[in-house]
Amino acid sequence: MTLAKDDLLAAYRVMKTIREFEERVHVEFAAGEIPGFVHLYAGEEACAAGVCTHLSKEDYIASTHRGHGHCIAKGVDVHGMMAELFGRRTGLCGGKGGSMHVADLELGMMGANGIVGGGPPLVTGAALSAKRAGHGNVAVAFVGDGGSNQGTTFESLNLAKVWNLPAIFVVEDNGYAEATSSKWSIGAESNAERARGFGLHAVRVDGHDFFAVYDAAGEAVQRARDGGGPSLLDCQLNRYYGHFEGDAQTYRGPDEVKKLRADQDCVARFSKRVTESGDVAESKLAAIDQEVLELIEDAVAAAKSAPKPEAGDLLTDVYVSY
Ligand SMILES: Cc1ncc(C[n+]2csc(CCOP(=O)(O)OP(=O)(O)O)c2C)c(N)n1
Ligand SMILES: [Mg+2]
Repeated sequence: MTLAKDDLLAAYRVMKTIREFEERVHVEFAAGEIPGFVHLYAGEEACAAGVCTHLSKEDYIASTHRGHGHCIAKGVDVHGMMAELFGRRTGLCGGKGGSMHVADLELGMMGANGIVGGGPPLVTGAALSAKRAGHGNVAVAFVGDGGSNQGTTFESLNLAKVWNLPAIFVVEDNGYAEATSSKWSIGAESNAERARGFGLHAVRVDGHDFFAVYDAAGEAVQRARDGGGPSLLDCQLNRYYGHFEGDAQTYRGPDEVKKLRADQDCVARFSKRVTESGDVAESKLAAIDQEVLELIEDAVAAAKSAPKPEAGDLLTDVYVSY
């Protein structure tokens, strides 16, 4: 599949925005500015960007506890996200959700999710509604290697096949569920093989390679839109930071992350490929880098100066009237 120059620049902007968002959140969390638990997506950007490039605002995604990248790739407002992480009233959920509960239903972003394996059932439901509405929309569940072992995921794969749903399951196998190796915890040879057992189309993908994810996701999304049923992408990738911010990471080798950053940086790989091919000038990428840094700086400044929720806010957004 080929991408026009503007699409390449847009994909780069998404990946770079995720990376800089995460690098900055790492710093702000360490400085004690961000309450609650934070799980960073740095290193995995090509997966969210490669998949979401195929989606429109009317398509659905469900995310995980490591959800900032999925939100940004689906077009969620960075200022609203940052304010949410800082626990401020101007946040997307009024500052009451934080990192693990960012959602924007207007954009089909059904939410980050503190429940491991919580996304696949939501996506099965969203895909069923999309099928019945008949507008050709699809639903995508991002799920970790740990989440891929949950019964909720297996049931969702099965129902998606039984109901022939426009659903795509994207397993982000970053090698660990907290400190448990995915090589140990996944009994089958791979998640792709396991999904084939459920009757889904499934492929294993180098999740550090935007173009590999983009191609595989493109096929899966097209199949879903055409009524061809569900697919699974088994993306192999890595996270740069700990499971959560503050994780001592004693289960990782001393140079593991240093090597990953040097050899498997999906943003650097993307830049190298598009500049060496002559598709994009380095100056264009440098301009995006600068704009992204300014956006993040601005979002942090705005979040820091925004008001915190007040006591009365505890009683709002609790019940929904239909
Ligand atoms: C149902 C459930 N069980 C356990 C947990 C605790 N927990 C939070 S994250 C996590 C590991 C998830 O690993 P994975 O799915 O591989 O995602 P990653 O953190 O690697 O992105 C666990 C066990 C939880 N939040 N929900
Ligand atoms: Mg994992």
